[in-house]
Amino acid sequence: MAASLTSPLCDQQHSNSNERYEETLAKLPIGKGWATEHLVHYQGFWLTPRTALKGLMWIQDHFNPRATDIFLASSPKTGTTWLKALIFAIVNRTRYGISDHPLLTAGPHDCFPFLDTYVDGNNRSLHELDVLPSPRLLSTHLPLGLLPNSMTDDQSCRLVYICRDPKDVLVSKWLFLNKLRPRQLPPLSLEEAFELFCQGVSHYGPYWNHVLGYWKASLENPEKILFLKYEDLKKDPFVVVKRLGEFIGHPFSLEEESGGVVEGILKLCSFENLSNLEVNKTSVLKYSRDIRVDNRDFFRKGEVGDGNNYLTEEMIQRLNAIISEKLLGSGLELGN
Ligand code: PAP
Repeated sequence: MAASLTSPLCDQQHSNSNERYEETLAKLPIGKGWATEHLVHYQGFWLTPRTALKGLMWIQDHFNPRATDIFLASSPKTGTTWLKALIFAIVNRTRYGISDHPLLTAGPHDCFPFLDTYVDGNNRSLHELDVLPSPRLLSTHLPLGLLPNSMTDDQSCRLVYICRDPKDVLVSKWLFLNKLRPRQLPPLSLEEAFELFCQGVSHYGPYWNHVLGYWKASLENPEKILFLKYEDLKKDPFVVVKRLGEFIGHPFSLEEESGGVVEGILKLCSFENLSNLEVNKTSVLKYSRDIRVDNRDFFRKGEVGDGNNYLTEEMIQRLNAIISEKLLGSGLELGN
């Protein structure tokens, strides 16, 4: 039963969610983790036990969306950071000038909260989201099928999804998560990461099922779900950002277009600009009680096709074949 976010969650509600979490966790199959020792298999997806599974229980039990919410959903390493910056800049473009913009002094993840980590007792509380002004910008890595019905059924709130070539996702994820891997665990080799990825055993994986869930829903409900590809954003950012503005209810006027507002946003949110800002070079993001990430690790290369520089020809062929088979008949193509 969802609790109202206007009153603090009572101890009973806390302990109900904690009990549900503990009981569920005890029954789940485990697989090898990338940045944690294990992942757990919950309703078809591989999740980190302490962060993703627990966050999911909290969202399912206590989160109430608003009709004005704008959600960004993504599988990790598909372009979340970039899209967070872009959506934040689009929505707030009349509030801030380019010289005093919050994105100059705060990381994209600080400007656009990650819903999945608002577990009470996790150094933060779902109530922090309650005081955010509308429209709230909230991100999730959860697959569509695990989101509460209140989020998916509401026709008013908007959801933007981004996906990316699985080879680039795999390599980006492997490099990133090895940095978060505890020192007592040996580093995960690329060969191991590749095998796990191909078996679907990776954070929020199988990757193709994550993508397919949102893809199919976007075809059924294009007014509510906008499905984007990282590669399209790289290739034609002007067109995609204009489309994004329209979709989230903040369309660019002709004056704005001719006045260079779209270009200004693209420049502000470009990899070159964001990755060179002091805040993104030096500050640390507190993901949860246990996980801290250096903001600079969200900015590596930001290129299309870099996965091919790490994977062997055989790996590329094998992953391409898996993806083609999994996406067969869906009308969706990923990578090459
Ligand atoms: P997350 O899931 O941890 O939030 P996410 O932002 O989805 O990560 O993905 C990170 C990738 O986006 C990195 O790709 P790479 O490892 O292949 O380089 C990162 O470099 C890239 N990225 C971050 N910011 C931008 C940006 N402004 N423009 C283009 N790519 C970006």
